[in-house]
Amino acid sequence: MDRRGFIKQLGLAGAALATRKSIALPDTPAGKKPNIVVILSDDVGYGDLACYGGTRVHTPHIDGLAKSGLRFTNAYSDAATCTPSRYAALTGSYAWRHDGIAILPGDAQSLIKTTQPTIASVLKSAGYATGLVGKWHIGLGDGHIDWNGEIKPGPCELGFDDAFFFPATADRVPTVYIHNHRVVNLDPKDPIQVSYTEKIGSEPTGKEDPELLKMKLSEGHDGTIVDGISRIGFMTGGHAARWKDEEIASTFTNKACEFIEKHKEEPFLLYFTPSDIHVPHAPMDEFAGRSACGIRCDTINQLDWCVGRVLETLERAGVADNTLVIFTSDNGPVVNDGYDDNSTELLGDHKPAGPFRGGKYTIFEGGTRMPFITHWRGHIAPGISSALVSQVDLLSSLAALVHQPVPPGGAPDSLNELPALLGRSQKGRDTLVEEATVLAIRDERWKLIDRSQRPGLHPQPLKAREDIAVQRIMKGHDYPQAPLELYDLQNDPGEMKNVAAAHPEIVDRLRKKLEQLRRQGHS
Ligand code: NG6
Ligand code: CA
Repeated sequence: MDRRGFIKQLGLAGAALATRKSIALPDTPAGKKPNIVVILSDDVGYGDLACYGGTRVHTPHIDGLAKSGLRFTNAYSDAATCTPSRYAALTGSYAWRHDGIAILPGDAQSLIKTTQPTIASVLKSAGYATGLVGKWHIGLGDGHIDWNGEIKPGPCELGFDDAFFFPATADRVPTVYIHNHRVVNLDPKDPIQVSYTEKIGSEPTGKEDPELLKMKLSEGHDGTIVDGISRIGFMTGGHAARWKDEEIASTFTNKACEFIEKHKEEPFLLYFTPSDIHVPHAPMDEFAGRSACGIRCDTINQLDWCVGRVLETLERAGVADNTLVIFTSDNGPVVNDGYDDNSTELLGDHKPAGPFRGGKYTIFEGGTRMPFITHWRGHIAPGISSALVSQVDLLSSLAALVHQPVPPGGAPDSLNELPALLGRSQKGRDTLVEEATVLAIRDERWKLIDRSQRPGLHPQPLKAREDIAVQRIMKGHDYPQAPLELYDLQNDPGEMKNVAAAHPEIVDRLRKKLEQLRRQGHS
Protein backbone atom coordinates (compact mmCIF):
# COMPACT_ATOMS: atom_id res chain seq x y z
CA MET A 1 0.00 0.00 0.00
CA ASP A 2 1.36 3.48 -0.82
CA ARG A 3 1.60 6.23 1.82
CA ARG A 4 -1.64 7.91 0.80
CA GLY A 5 -3.47 4.60 0.89
CA PHE A 6 -2.06 3.91 4.32
CA ILE A 7 -3.14 7.31 5.69
CA LYS A 8 -6.59 6.81 4.19
CA GLN A 9 -6.77 3.40 5.83
CA LEU A 10 -5.82 4.92 9.19
CA GLY A 11 -8.46 7.62 8.78
CA LEU A 12 -11.12 5.04 7.97
CA ALA A 13 -10.11 2.92 10.93
CA GLY A 14 -10.26 6.02 13.12
CA ALA A 15 -13.76 6.78 11.86
CA ALA A 16 -14.73 3.19 12.56
CA LEU A 17 -13.37 3.49 16.08
CA ALA A 18 -15.26 6.70 16.71
CA THR A 19 -18.56 5.00 15.90
CA ARG A 20 -17.93 2.05 18.20
CA LYS A 21 -20.36 1.82 21.07
CA SER A 22 -19.12 2.51 24.56
CA ILE A 23 -20.30 1.01 27.82
CA ALA A 24 -19.12 1.60 31.34
CA LEU A 25 -17.15 -1.21 32.93
CA PRO A 26 -19.62 -3.00 35.17
CA ASP A 27 -18.84 -2.81 38.88
CA THR A 28 -16.69 -5.72 39.84
CA PRO A 29 -15.81 -7.08 43.28
CA ALA A 30 -13.48 -4.63 44.99
CA GLY A 31 -13.38 -2.64 41.72
CA LYS A 32 -11.08 -5.26 40.23
CA LYS A 33 -10.72 -5.75 36.50
CA PRO A 34 -12.54 -8.94 35.51
CA ASN A 35 -10.61 -12.00 34.43
CA ILE A 36 -11.46 -13.28 30.99
CA VAL A 37 -11.53 -16.94 29.98
CA VAL A 38 -12.21 -17.62 26.30
CA ILE A 39 -12.79 -21.32 25.56
CA LEU A 40 -12.54 -21.89 21.82
CA SER A 41 -13.28 -25.54 21.11
CA ASP A 42 -12.65 -27.32 17.82
CA ASP A 43 -15.29 -28.46 15.30
CA VAL A 44 -18.15 -28.42 17.83
CA GLY A 45 -21.40 -27.83 15.94
CA TYR A 46 -24.46 -25.83 16.92
CA GLY A 47 -26.37 -29.00 17.79
CA ASP A 48 -23.54 -30.80 19.58
CA LEU A 49 -24.37 -29.65 23.10
CA ALA A 50 -27.38 -30.53 25.21
CA CYS A 51 -28.09 -26.84 25.86
CA TYR A 52 -28.41 -26.38 22.09
CA GLY A 53 -30.74 -29.32 21.66
CA GLY A 54 -28.41 -32.35 21.57
CA THR A 55 -30.22 -35.16 23.34
CA ARG A 56 -27.54 -37.88 23.00
CA VAL A 57 -24.64 -36.00 24.55
CA HIS A 58 -23.84 -35.39 28.19
CA THR A 59 -22.63 -31.80 28.61
CA PRO A 60 -23.72 -30.71 32.10
CA HIS A 61 -20.92 -28.20 32.69
CA ILE A 62 -21.39 -26.30 29.44
CA ASP A 63 -25.16 -26.52 29.93
CA GLY A 64 -24.66 -25.04 33.41
CA LEU A 65 -22.79 -22.09 31.89
CA ALA A 66 -25.68 -21.58 29.46
CA LYS A 67 -28.28 -21.88 32.20
CA SER A 68 -26.74 -19.25 34.43
CA GLY A 69 -25.33 -17.21 31.56
CA LEU A 70 -26.37 -15.99 28.15
CA ARG A 71 -26.83 -18.47 25.29
CA PHE A 72 -26.58 -16.92 21.82
CA THR A 73 -28.56 -18.18 18.86
CA ASN A 74 -27.05 -15.92 16.18
CA ALA A 75 -23.33 -16.05 16.95
CA TYR A 76 -20.72 -16.83 14.34
CA SER A 77 -17.19 -17.90 13.75
CA ASP A 78 -15.51 -16.03 10.91
CA ALA A 79 -15.07 -19.11 8.74
CA ALA A 80 -16.09 -22.74 8.30
CA THR A 81 -12.53 -23.99 8.88
CA CYS A 82 -10.05 -23.51 11.64
CA THR A 83 -7.18 -21.34 10.41
CA PRO A 84 -9.20 -18.42 9.00
CA SER A 85 -11.61 -18.65 11.91
CA ARG A 86 -8.86 -18.51 14.53
CA TYR A 87 -6.97 -15.79 12.69
CA ALA A 88 -10.08 -13.60 12.70
CA ALA A 89 -11.08 -14.32 16.29
CA LEU A 90 -7.66 -13.34 17.59
CA THR A 91 -7.03 -10.30 15.35
CA GLY A 92 -10.50 -8.86 14.74
CA SER A 93 -9.87 -8.89 10.99
CA TYR A 94 -11.99 -10.93 8.58
CA ALA A 95 -9.65 -13.62 7.22
CA TRP A 96 -11.11 -13.36 3.71
CA ARG A 97 -9.55 -9.91 3.35
CA HIS A 98 -6.12 -11.52 3.18
CA ASP A 99 -4.37 -13.90 0.81
CA GLY A 100 -3.19 -17.34 1.86
CA ILE A 101 -5.39 -17.85 4.92
CA ALA A 102 -6.58 -21.43 4.51
CA ILE A 103 -6.09 -24.62 6.54
CA LEU A 104 -2.35 -24.57 7.29
CA PRO A 105 0.15 -27.41 7.38
CA GLY A 106 1.98 -27.87 10.69
CA ASP A 107 5.15 -26.15 9.48
CA ALA A 108 3.53 -23.05 7.99
CA GLN A 109 4.83 -19.63 8.89
CA SER A 110 2.98 -17.28 11.22
CA LEU A 111 0.02 -15.60 9.54
CA ILE A 112 -0.35 -12.83 12.08
CA LYS A 113 2.21 -10.03 11.86
CA THR A 114 3.84 -9.13 15.16
CA THR A 115 2.70 -5.54 14.58
CA GLN A 116 -0.97 -6.59 14.41
CA PRO A 117 -2.99 -6.15 17.60
CA THR A 118 -4.53 -9.32 19.00
CA ILE A 119 -6.90 -9.97 21.90
CA ALA A 120 -3.81 -10.99 23.88
CA SER A 121 -1.70 -7.93 23.06
CA VAL A 122 -4.57 -5.52 23.78
CA LEU A 123 -5.32 -7.12 27.15
CA LYS A 124 -1.62 -7.28 27.97
CA SER A 125 -1.45 -3.52 27.39
CA ALA A 126 -4.32 -3.22 29.87
CA GLY A 127 -2.19 -4.96 32.51
CA TYR A 128 -3.51 -8.50 32.07
CA ALA A 129 -1.46 -11.68 32.45
CA THR A 130 -2.16 -13.45 29.18
CA GLY A 131 -2.06 -17.21 28.64
CA LEU A 132 -2.69 -19.51 25.69
CA VAL A 133 -3.31 -23.20 26.26
CA GLY A 134 -4.30 -25.55 23.46
CA LYS A 135 -4.36 -25.76 19.71
CA TRP A 136 -2.73 -22.93 17.72
CA HIS A 137 -2.92 -23.52 13.92
CA ILE A 138 -2.23 -19.93 12.83
CA GLY A 139 1.38 -20.59 11.82
CA LEU A 140 4.75 -20.25 13.51
CA GLY A 141 8.12 -18.72 12.63
CA ASP A 142 8.99 -16.59 9.65
CA GLY A 143 9.50 -19.15 6.92
CA HIS A 144 11.75 -21.85 8.30
CA ILE A 145 11.15 -23.55 11.64
CA ASP A 146 13.99 -25.24 13.53
CA TRP A 147 11.97 -27.55 15.77
CA ASN A 148 15.09 -28.17 17.85
CA GLY A 149 15.82 -24.52 18.54
CA GLU A 150 13.81 -21.38 19.31
CA ILE A 151 10.47 -21.38 17.51
CA LYS A 152 9.43 -17.80 16.89
CA PRO A 153 7.57 -15.62 16.15
CA GLY A 154 4.58 -17.37 17.67
CA PRO A 155 1.98 -16.72 20.36
CA CYS A 156 4.51 -15.05 22.70
CA GLU A 157 5.31 -12.45 20.02
CA LEU A 158 1.57 -11.80 19.61
CA GLY A 159 0.81 -10.85 23.17
CA PHE A 160 0.74 -14.08 25.16
CA ASP A 161 3.00 -14.07 28.26
CA ASP A 162 2.74 -17.81 28.52
CA ALA A 163 1.82 -20.30 25.81
CA PHE A 164 1.49 -24.07 26.04
CA PHE A 165 0.22 -25.32 22.72
CA PHE A 166 0.60 -27.60 19.75
CA PRO A 167 1.43 -26.17 16.33
CA ALA A 168 -1.53 -27.14 14.14
CA THR A 169 -4.03 -29.97 14.63
CA ALA A 170 -3.94 -33.35 16.35
CA ASP A 171 -3.86 -35.02 12.92
CA ARG A 172 -0.85 -33.00 11.67
CA VAL A 173 2.83 -33.40 12.45
CA PRO A 174 4.78 -32.56 14.49
CA THR A 175 2.81 -34.28 17.26
CA VAL A 176 4.51 -32.37 20.07
CA TYR A 177 3.70 -29.66 22.57
CA ILE A 178 5.51 -26.34 22.60
CA HIS A 179 5.98 -24.21 25.69
CA ASN A 180 6.66 -20.62 24.65
CA HIS A 181 9.51 -21.09 22.15
CA ARG A 182 10.60 -24.68 22.64
CA VAL A 183 9.34 -28.21 22.09
CA VAL A 184 8.55 -29.79 25.46
CA ASN A 185 10.62 -32.86 26.48
CA LEU A 186 12.83 -32.74 23.43
CA ASP A 187 15.90 -34.94 23.64
CA PRO A 188 18.65 -33.08 21.73
CA LYS A 189 20.08 -36.47 20.70
CA ASP A 190 16.85 -37.25 18.84
CA PRO A 191 16.20 -34.10 16.80
CA ILE A 192 12.87 -33.45 15.10
CA GLN A 193 12.53 -32.98 11.37
CA VAL A 194 9.26 -32.25 9.64
CA SER A 195 8.24 -32.24 5.99
CA TYR A 196 4.95 -31.72 4.21
CA THR A 197 6.37 -32.45 0.77
CA GLU A 198 8.21 -35.78 1.03
CA LYS A 199 8.75 -38.64 3.42
CA ILE A 200 11.43 -37.91 5.95
CA GLY A 201 13.19 -40.55 8.09
CA SER A 202 12.39 -44.26 8.04
CA GLU A 203 9.30 -44.50 10.23
CA PRO A 204 6.23 -46.25 8.82
CA THR A 205 3.52 -44.28 7.09
CA GLY A 206 -0.20 -44.79 6.68
CA LYS A 207 0.26 -45.16 2.96
CA GLU A 208 2.99 -47.81 3.02
CA ASP A 209 2.12 -49.66 6.22
CA PRO A 210 -1.65 -49.50 6.76
CA GLU A 211 -1.57 -52.80 8.69
CA LEU A 212 0.15 -50.95 11.56
CA LEU A 213 -2.73 -48.55 12.10
CA LYS A 214 -4.94 -48.71 15.19
CA MET A 215 -7.31 -46.25 13.50
CA LYS A 216 -7.87 -46.70 9.77
CA LEU A 217 -7.81 -43.65 7.57
CA SER A 218 -10.59 -42.94 5.14
CA GLU A 219 -9.01 -40.01 3.32
CA GLY A 220 -5.67 -38.17 3.39
CA HIS A 221 -3.87 -38.77 6.72
CA ASP A 222 -1.40 -41.19 5.12
CA GLY A 223 1.83 -39.64 6.42
CA THR A 224 3.93 -40.70 9.43
CA ILE A 225 2.30 -43.11 11.87
CA VAL A 226 2.56 -41.78 15.39
CA ASP A 227 1.18 -44.03 18.12
CA GLY A 228 -0.82 -46.16 15.69
CA ILE A 229 -2.47 -43.17 13.98
CA SER A 230 -1.15 -41.84 10.70
CA ARG A 231 -1.06 -38.07 10.33
CA ILE A 232 -0.93 -35.43 7.66
CA GLY A 233 2.76 -34.77 6.90
CA PHE A 234 5.98 -36.55 7.79
CA MET A 235 8.16 -36.34 10.87
CA THR A 236 11.12 -38.10 12.34
CA GLY A 237 12.83 -37.83 15.74
CA GLY A 238 11.48 -36.21 18.90
CA HIS A 239 10.21 -39.52 20.27
CA ALA A 240 10.33 -38.45 23.92
CA ALA A 241 8.39 -35.30 23.06
CA ARG A 242 5.48 -36.93 21.21
CA TRP A 243 2.09 -36.66 22.83
CA LYS A 244 -0.29 -39.48 23.62
CA ASP A 245 -3.59 -38.66 21.92
CA GLU A 246 -5.61 -39.98 24.85
CA GLU A 247 -3.80 -37.53 27.15
CA ILE A 248 -4.15 -34.32 25.12
CA ALA A 249 -7.40 -33.24 26.79
CA SER A 250 -6.14 -33.71 30.34
CA THR A 251 -2.70 -32.22 29.56
CA PHE A 252 -4.20 -29.03 28.17
CA THR A 253 -6.80 -28.84 30.95
CA ASN A 254 -4.13 -29.24 33.64
CA LYS A 255 -2.12 -26.42 32.07
CA ALA A 256 -5.20 -24.19 31.87
CA CYS A 257 -5.96 -24.81 35.55
CA GLU A 258 -2.33 -24.17 36.52
CA PHE A 259 -2.46 -20.84 34.70
CA ILE A 260 -5.56 -19.80 36.64
CA GLU A 261 -4.05 -20.80 39.98
CA LYS A 262 -0.82 -19.00 39.19
CA HIS A 263 -2.49 -15.74 38.17
CA LYS A 264 -5.48 -15.62 40.51
CA GLU A 265 -4.16 -12.48 42.25
CA GLU A 266 -3.97 -10.37 39.08
CA PRO A 267 -6.31 -9.81 36.15
CA PHE A 268 -5.76 -12.53 33.57
CA LEU A 269 -6.81 -13.61 30.11
CA LEU A 270 -6.86 -17.36 29.54
CA TYR A 271 -7.32 -18.25 25.87
CA PHE A 272 -8.09 -21.96 26.15
CA THR A 273 -8.33 -23.81 22.85
CA PRO A 274 -8.98 -27.53 23.47
CA SER A 275 -8.30 -29.91 20.61
CA ASP A 276 -11.63 -31.68 21.15
CA ILE A 277 -13.62 -32.54 19.17
CA HIS A 278 -11.26 -32.51 16.15
CA VAL A 279 -10.00 -35.79 14.67
CA PRO A 280 -8.40 -38.14 15.49
CA HIS A 281 -11.01 -38.99 18.10
CA ALA A 282 -9.02 -40.62 20.89
CA PRO A 283 -10.76 -39.91 24.19
CA MET A 284 -9.32 -41.02 27.52
CA ASP A 285 -10.58 -44.34 28.96
CA GLU A 286 -13.16 -42.63 31.18
CA PHE A 287 -15.01 -41.40 28.09
CA ALA A 288 -14.21 -43.96 25.40
CA GLY A 289 -17.27 -45.95 24.38
CA ARG A 290 -19.53 -44.28 26.95
CA SER A 291 -21.71 -41.96 24.89
CA ALA A 292 -24.91 -42.80 23.05
CA CYS A 293 -23.67 -41.61 19.66
CA GLY A 294 -20.19 -42.99 19.02
CA ILE A 295 -16.63 -41.89 19.59
CA ARG A 296 -17.21 -38.37 18.26
CA CYS A 297 -19.80 -37.87 21.01
CA ASP A 298 -17.42 -39.43 23.55
CA THR A 299 -15.08 -36.55 22.83
CA ILE A 300 -17.91 -34.04 23.28
CA ASN A 301 -18.49 -35.47 26.74
CA GLN A 302 -14.75 -35.25 27.39
CA LEU A 303 -14.70 -31.61 26.29
CA ASP A 304 -17.48 -30.91 28.77
CA TRP A 305 -15.42 -32.48 31.53
CA CYS A 306 -12.49 -30.21 30.62
CA VAL A 307 -14.73 -27.14 30.78
CA GLY A 308 -16.01 -28.37 34.15
CA ARG A 309 -12.48 -28.61 35.51
CA VAL A 310 -11.69 -25.05 34.42
CA LEU A 311 -14.89 -23.76 36.06
CA GLU A 312 -14.13 -25.68 39.26
CA THR A 313 -10.65 -24.20 39.31
CA LEU A 314 -12.06 -20.68 38.99
CA GLU A 315 -14.30 -21.42 41.99
CA ARG A 316 -11.51 -22.93 44.04
CA ALA A 317 -9.19 -20.03 43.25
CA GLY A 318 -11.90 -17.67 44.51
CA VAL A 319 -12.13 -15.78 41.22
CA ALA A 320 -15.31 -17.22 39.69
CA ASP A 321 -17.42 -14.17 40.53
CA ASN A 322 -14.94 -11.88 38.86
CA THR A 323 -14.46 -13.86 35.65
CA LEU A 324 -16.19 -13.49 32.32
CA VAL A 325 -16.24 -16.92 30.65
CA ILE A 326 -16.97 -17.23 26.95
CA PHE A 327 -17.49 -20.67 25.40
CA THR A 328 -17.61 -21.20 21.64
CA SER A 329 -16.24 -23.28 18.74
CA ASP A 330 -14.05 -22.49 15.73
CA ASN A 331 -16.18 -23.95 12.94
CA GLY A 332 -19.12 -26.22 12.30
CA PRO A 333 -19.29 -29.97 12.69
CA VAL A 334 -18.03 -32.84 10.53
CA VAL A 335 -18.69 -36.47 11.31
CA ASN A 336 -16.13 -38.32 9.20
CA ASP A 337 -13.13 -36.02 8.80
CA GLY A 338 -10.77 -38.55 7.26
CA TYR A 339 -10.55 -41.44 9.74
CA ASP A 340 -12.78 -44.54 9.84
CA ASP A 341 -13.73 -44.36 13.50
CA ASN A 342 -17.37 -45.45 13.16
CA SER A 343 -18.59 -41.96 13.99
CA THR A 344 -21.00 -42.00 11.06
CA GLU A 345 -22.35 -45.46 11.79
CA LEU A 346 -22.93 -44.74 15.47
CA LEU A 347 -24.27 -41.20 15.15
CA GLY A 348 -27.91 -42.32 15.31
CA ASP A 349 -30.30 -39.39 15.44
CA HIS A 350 -27.75 -36.94 16.86
CA LYS A 351 -27.75 -33.77 14.73
CA PRO A 352 -24.33 -32.09 14.98
CA ALA A 353 -25.43 -28.89 13.20
CA GLY A 354 -28.79 -28.75 14.98
CA PRO A 355 -31.44 -27.22 12.73
CA PHE A 356 -28.94 -25.92 10.20
CA ARG A 357 -27.78 -27.12 6.84
CA GLY A 358 -24.17 -28.03 6.09
CA GLY A 359 -21.29 -28.06 8.54
CA LYS A 360 -17.53 -27.66 8.55
CA TYR A 361 -16.21 -26.46 5.16
CA THR A 362 -19.62 -25.26 3.98
CA ILE A 363 -21.07 -21.80 3.45
CA PHE A 364 -24.41 -22.91 4.89
CA GLU A 365 -25.24 -21.92 8.48
CA GLY A 366 -23.92 -25.24 9.80
CA GLY A 367 -20.43 -24.05 8.82
CA THR A 368 -20.23 -20.91 10.93
CA ARG A 369 -23.29 -20.60 13.23
CA MET A 370 -21.70 -21.47 16.55
CA PRO A 371 -22.63 -22.39 20.04
CA PHE A 372 -21.67 -19.23 21.95
CA ILE A 373 -22.21 -18.65 25.65
CA THR A 374 -21.19 -15.74 27.87
CA HIS A 375 -21.19 -16.17 31.62
CA TRP A 376 -20.36 -13.75 34.42
CA ARG A 377 -22.17 -14.30 37.66
CA GLY A 378 -23.80 -11.16 38.96
CA HIS A 379 -23.11 -9.26 35.75
CA ILE A 380 -24.80 -11.20 33.00
CA ALA A 381 -28.44 -12.05 33.60
CA PRO A 382 -29.32 -15.61 32.57
CA GLY A 383 -31.15 -15.85 29.28
CA ILE A 384 -31.05 -16.37 25.55
CA SER A 385 -29.88 -13.73 23.10
CA SER A 386 -30.68 -13.53 19.42
CA ALA A 387 -28.24 -10.64 18.88
CA LEU A 388 -26.10 -11.04 15.77
CA VAL A 389 -22.50 -11.29 16.97
CA SER A 390 -19.25 -12.68 15.62
CA GLN A 391 -16.07 -13.96 17.20
CA VAL A 392 -14.38 -11.23 15.19
CA ASP A 393 -16.04 -8.78 17.62
CA LEU A 394 -14.30 -10.19 20.67
CA LEU A 395 -11.22 -7.99 20.36
CA SER A 396 -13.05 -4.65 20.37
CA SER A 397 -15.65 -5.81 22.88
CA LEU A 398 -13.07 -7.07 25.38
CA ALA A 399 -10.97 -3.95 24.81
CA ALA A 400 -14.04 -1.86 25.67
CA LEU A 401 -14.69 -3.98 28.76
CA VAL A 402 -11.26 -3.15 30.16
CA HIS A 403 -11.14 0.41 28.75
CA GLN A 404 -8.17 -0.27 26.55
CA PRO A 405 -8.15 1.48 23.17
CA VAL A 406 -7.58 -0.66 20.10
CA PRO A 407 -4.42 0.59 18.36
CA PRO A 408 -5.30 2.68 15.27
CA GLY A 409 -5.70 0.60 12.13
CA GLY A 410 -6.01 -2.63 14.14
CA ALA A 411 -8.94 -5.05 14.24
CA PRO A 412 -10.71 -3.50 11.23
CA ASP A 413 -13.76 -5.77 11.38
CA SER A 414 -14.15 -6.03 15.13
CA LEU A 415 -17.19 -4.13 16.40
CA ASN A 416 -17.70 -3.35 20.03
CA GLU A 417 -20.64 -5.62 20.80
CA LEU A 418 -20.07 -5.59 24.56
CA PRO A 419 -23.66 -4.52 25.31
CA ALA A 420 -24.90 -7.59 23.44
CA LEU A 421 -22.30 -9.92 24.98
CA LEU A 422 -23.30 -8.79 28.48
CA GLY A 423 -27.00 -9.03 27.69
CA ARG A 424 -27.61 -5.29 27.97
CA SER A 425 -28.78 -5.15 24.38
CA GLN A 426 -30.61 -7.62 22.14
CA LYS A 427 -29.21 -5.89 19.10
CA GLY A 428 -25.81 -6.78 17.74
CA ARG A 429 -24.38 -6.24 14.28
CA ASP A 430 -26.43 -5.12 11.29
CA THR A 431 -24.60 -7.41 8.87
CA LEU A 432 -21.96 -10.09 8.95
CA VAL A 433 -19.89 -11.90 6.33
CA GLU A 434 -19.55 -15.69 6.43
CA GLU A 435 -16.58 -17.46 4.85
CA ALA A 436 -16.08 -20.93 3.42
CA THR A 437 -14.69 -21.49 -0.07
CA VAL A 438 -17.03 -18.67 -1.13
CA LEU A 439 -18.52 -15.78 0.81
CA ALA A 440 -21.99 -15.00 2.11
CA ILE A 441 -23.45 -11.95 3.80
CA ARG A 442 -26.37 -11.87 6.19
CA ASP A 443 -28.42 -9.24 7.92
CA GLU A 444 -31.11 -9.70 10.51
CA ARG A 445 -33.35 -11.68 8.19
CA TRP A 446 -31.69 -12.46 4.84
CA LYS A 447 -28.59 -14.32 3.78
CA LEU A 448 -27.01 -14.07 0.36
CA ILE A 449 -24.46 -16.67 -0.78
CA ASP A 450 -22.50 -15.11 -3.62
CA ARG A 451 -20.36 -17.75 -5.31
CA SER A 452 -18.53 -15.17 -7.36
CA GLN A 453 -17.04 -13.84 -4.11
CA ARG A 454 -14.09 -15.90 -2.95
CA PRO A 455 -11.79 -15.32 0.01
CA GLY A 456 -8.50 -13.49 -0.53
CA LEU A 457 -7.26 -10.20 -1.90
CA HIS A 458 -6.36 -12.07 -5.09
CA PRO A 459 -8.75 -15.04 -4.93
CA GLN A 460 -7.08 -18.32 -5.87
CA PRO A 461 -8.58 -21.55 -7.12
CA LEU A 462 -8.88 -24.13 -4.36
CA LYS A 463 -5.98 -26.43 -3.79
CA ALA A 464 -6.84 -29.83 -5.20
CA ARG A 465 -6.89 -31.71 -1.91
CA GLU A 466 -9.01 -29.19 -0.08
CA ASP A 467 -11.35 -29.29 -3.04
CA ILE A 468 -11.79 -33.06 -2.71
CA ALA A 469 -12.53 -32.81 1.02
CA VAL A 470 -15.03 -30.03 0.38
CA GLN A 471 -16.76 -31.87 -2.45
CA ARG A 472 -17.07 -35.02 -0.35
CA ILE A 473 -18.68 -33.13 2.51
CA MET A 474 -20.95 -31.26 0.09
CA LYS A 475 -22.33 -34.48 -1.36
CA GLY A 476 -24.04 -35.18 1.91
CA HIS A 477 -25.81 -31.85 1.77
CA ASP A 478 -27.29 -31.90 -1.68
CA TYR A 479 -25.23 -28.90 -2.63
CA PRO A 480 -27.22 -26.67 -4.96
CA GLN A 481 -24.40 -24.52 -6.46
CA ALA A 482 -26.53 -21.68 -7.82
CA PRO A 483 -24.36 -18.61 -8.45
CA LEU A 484 -26.53 -16.57 -6.09
CA GLU A 485 -28.62 -18.03 -3.30
CA LEU A 486 -30.86 -15.98 -1.08
CA TYR A 487 -32.32 -17.50 2.06
CA ASP A 488 -34.86 -16.12 4.49
CA LEU A 489 -33.20 -17.14 7.74
CA GLN A 490 -36.21 -16.07 9.78
CA ASN A 491 -38.63 -18.41 8.04
CA ASP A 492 -36.18 -20.89 6.56
CA PRO A 493 -33.25 -21.31 8.98
CA GLY A 494 -32.38 -24.62 7.29
CA GLU A 495 -31.67 -22.80 3.99
CA MET A 496 -33.83 -25.12 1.93
CA LYS A 497 -35.46 -22.64 -0.43
CA ASN A 498 -33.41 -20.30 -2.58
CA VAL A 499 -35.62 -17.23 -3.03
CA ALA A 500 -33.14 -15.10 -5.01
CA ALA A 501 -35.41 -14.93 -8.06
CA ALA A 502 -38.35 -13.63 -6.01
CA HIS A 503 -36.38 -10.81 -4.31
CA PRO A 504 -33.98 -9.21 -6.77
CA GLU A 505 -33.90 -5.97 -4.75
CA ILE A 506 -32.67 -7.76 -1.61
CA VAL A 507 -30.07 -9.66 -3.63
CA ASP A 508 -28.90 -6.36 -5.08
CA ARG A 509 -28.74 -4.61 -1.71
CA LEU A 510 -26.72 -7.41 -0.07
CA ARG A 511 -24.39 -7.75 -3.06
CA LYS A 512 -23.65 -4.05 -2.91
CA LYS A 513 -23.08 -4.22 0.83
CA LEU A 514 -20.60 -7.09 0.42
CA GLU A 515 -18.78 -5.21 -2.36
CA GLN A 516 -18.65 -2.13 -0.15
CA LEU A 517 -17.28 -4.04 2.86
CA ARG A 518 -14.65 -5.55 0.59
CA ARG A 519 -13.66 -2.23 -0.96
CA GLN A 520 -13.56 -0.13 2.19
CA GLY A 521 -11.23 -2.53 4.01
CA HIS A 522 -13.07 -2.52 7.33
CA SER A 523 -16.51 -3.22 8.78
C1 NG6 B 1 -8.38 -31.33 6.28
C2 NG6 B 1 -8.26 -32.72 6.86
C3 NG6 B 1 -9.16 -32.81 8.07
C4 NG6 B 1 -8.85 -31.70 9.06
C5 NG6 B 1 -8.92 -30.35 8.37
C6 NG6 B 1 -8.53 -29.20 9.26
C7 NG6 B 1 -7.91 -34.52 5.20
C8 NG6 B 1 -8.57 -35.45 4.23
N1 NG6 B 1 -8.71 -33.72 5.88
O1 NG6 B 1 -7.49 -31.20 5.21
O2 NG6 B 1 -9.00 -34.06 8.68
O3 NG6 B 1 -7.56 -31.87 9.61
O4 NG6 B 1 -8.05 -30.35 7.26
O5 NG6 B 1 -9.48 -28.99 10.23
O6 NG6 B 1 -6.69 -34.51 5.32
S1 NG6 B 1 -9.51 -27.61 10.98
O7 NG6 B 1 -10.58 -27.69 11.95
O8 NG6 B 1 -8.22 -27.43 11.59
O9 NG6 B 1 -9.81 -26.60 9.95
CA1 CA C 1 -11.74 -26.60 13.61
